[in-house]
Amino acid sequence: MQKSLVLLKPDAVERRLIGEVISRFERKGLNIVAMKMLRVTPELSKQHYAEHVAKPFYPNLEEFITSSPIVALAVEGLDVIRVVREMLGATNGLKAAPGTIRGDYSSSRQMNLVHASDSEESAARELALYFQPSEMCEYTPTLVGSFRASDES
Ligand code: 3AN
Repeated sequence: MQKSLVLLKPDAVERRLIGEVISRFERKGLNIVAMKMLRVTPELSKQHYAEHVAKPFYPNLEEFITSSPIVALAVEGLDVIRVVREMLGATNGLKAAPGTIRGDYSSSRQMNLVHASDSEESAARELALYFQPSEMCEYTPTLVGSFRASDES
């Protein structure tokens, strides 16, 4: 089982799309194993976007991600890092395919509603930024047998 960090960014909160987006992950059969609402500080933004801090667009990115609360989720499932990235669609909402979350709800590169980890390394790093290990509520849903066969692992 893999875990991925998902952030519902300030635009998702402002636009009242929290429930809409979370319900997509639930309907897919993924396990939400941690969730919290928080305000991203400039310090956390710099840690989260470490690969972008030196880029010219970073100041706008920090201003945006700190502008309103966000919701952070830890989502668990088979191959969940790839699955969630594909559910999000391309970074730019204008280019994201219809049927993806960004393709259906975003018309922007910056206000693209959702972040998700893009590799096992970034998932481990990002999950540790937002959650303590003790905050993970791992469980086996009673309906697991309706979501996949016992030999799919
Ligand atoms: P993703 O969230 O799809 O992994 P990243 O990590 O490449 O996308 O980018 C994170 C955020 O940085 C994007 N949501 C966008 O706001 C901003 N960003 C990325 N590339 C650019 C760019 N070339 N110009 C402006 N902003 C950008």
